Amino acid sequence: MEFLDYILDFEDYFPSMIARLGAEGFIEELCNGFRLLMDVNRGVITFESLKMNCLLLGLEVRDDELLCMLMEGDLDGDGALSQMEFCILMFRLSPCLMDSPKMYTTTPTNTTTTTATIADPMLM
Ligand SMILES: [Ca+2]
Repeated sequence: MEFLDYILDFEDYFPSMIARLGAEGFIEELCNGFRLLMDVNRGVITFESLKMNCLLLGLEVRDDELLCMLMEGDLDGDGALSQMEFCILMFRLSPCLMDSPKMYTTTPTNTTTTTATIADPMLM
């Protein structure tokens, strides 16, 4: 399986994961994913740790795909992904989440509107 396909497949689960786990549980899942890929000695995802751990996961990854992901997510330019950078990257890669930031938030119980409180992307 191609690495980017794997990531994209994973993203398909984001909305249902958030619905099921809540925002905090979802972040926890992202952190688990981060720990899966990080360099345990440095506590960040490096090119080497990404490549090695993807191989361990049985993923076929091209070097340029890994570099692309690292460059995309590396906000402070140190060449590695911190946990925060990884989470931000995952959110950015998921257009569904970015387009509908309020989709899965809970609504106050005192609302008097009769409109649907959970937006359905199919209707928009
Ligand atoms: Ca960084």
